[in-house]
Amino acid sequence: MRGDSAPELRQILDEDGQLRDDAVVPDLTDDELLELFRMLKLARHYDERAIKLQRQGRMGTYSPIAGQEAGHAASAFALSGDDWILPSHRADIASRIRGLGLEFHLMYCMGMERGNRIPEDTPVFPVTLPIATQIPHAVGMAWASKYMGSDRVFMPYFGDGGTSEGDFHEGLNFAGVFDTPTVFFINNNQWAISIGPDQQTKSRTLAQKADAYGFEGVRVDGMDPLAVYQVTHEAIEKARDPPEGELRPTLIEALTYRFGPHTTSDDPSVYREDEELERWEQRDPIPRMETFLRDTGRLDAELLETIEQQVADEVNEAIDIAESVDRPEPTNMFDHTFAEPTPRLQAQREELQMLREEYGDDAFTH
Ligand SMILES: Cc1ncc(C[n+]2csc(CCOP(=O)(O)OP(=O)(O)O)c2C)c(N)n1
Repeated sequence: MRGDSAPELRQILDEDGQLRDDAVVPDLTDDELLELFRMLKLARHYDERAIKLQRQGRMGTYSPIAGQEAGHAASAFALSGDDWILPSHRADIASRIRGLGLEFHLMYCMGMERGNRIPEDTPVFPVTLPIATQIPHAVGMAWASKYMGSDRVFMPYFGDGGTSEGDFHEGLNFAGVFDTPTVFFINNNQWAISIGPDQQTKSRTLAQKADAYGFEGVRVDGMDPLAVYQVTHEAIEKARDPPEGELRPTLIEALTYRFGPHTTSDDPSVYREDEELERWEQRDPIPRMETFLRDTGRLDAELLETIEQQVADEVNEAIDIAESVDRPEPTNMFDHTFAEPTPRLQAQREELQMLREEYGDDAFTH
């Protein structure tokens, strides 16, 4: 029967930040728990600043992350060593946790290719804007890596919309067949721009789609940082060293919500209800984690202030670095499309030049 195999929702903290009955706190030191909290705060603060930069015309389109911090940060926090992530357009905090400074994401949003030129020793794949193409890439990389005898794990991030793409099914199929060390991380934020869950799938959950490929699917409260960390940690362990008779890959569905618009060019009031947003705001991962840390004596007002200052300093520094780099010539975008420009591209290039001369470059940034 449809939905019989739907996995239960894993949780450790309830909506008020209290440990659920029988829940076990992940095996992390106090410092690690505080560092995870700092990353959640960094993601939220970065998000607020990035939206302002876009509104001030200092940056191009940006994809907000508020509400989804735990899905990105706590999962990346569970990786180690040379494990790779393959981010979507919304996974800047996961990249930061794998060692990529926030200035790279800012440069990318400012239109600089340089922002997507990842330093060699950083295990982060360039941001992929086409939906779900990073999924077969992750499987191919994981397969090659396993073949070469490495124990690295590869984790592509994508949204619920990504599960409707052919690349998702092709990638998961081969992950099962070749038993690759891949952890597929879906941030199910309920919306693929204006397409809601009912139009995306008729499965009861996204996690159960793993059944079709022969490996485990897990469903987790994506706004519970401790639960996200724990399920990702277990999936990574299994990818490195699966128990007898089990396959390495896992499909994780993190149930979450993006509080803001899809991007700074979107207006969600057109397609979703305020009441829905208010319901999800009750599950905000940041106050939940803060309550847990305060109640267990790991955090006080003074330490919170220090963390907030560190976070603000880091974002300011990233903005200063990104803004100190010269912006590219707008006509560059025409130069690298084809070896020989087509007549239509040539005409577009000339039109842009004419508009720039008439109105000035500032007219394009607001
Ligand atoms: C192959 C492809 N088709 C369409 C688009 C346009 N597009 C950009 S983001 C998006 C929705 C993505 O939704 P989801 O996968 O759920 O991720 P989210 O942005 O919600 O995190 C669409 C349709 C695209 N980038 N790539």
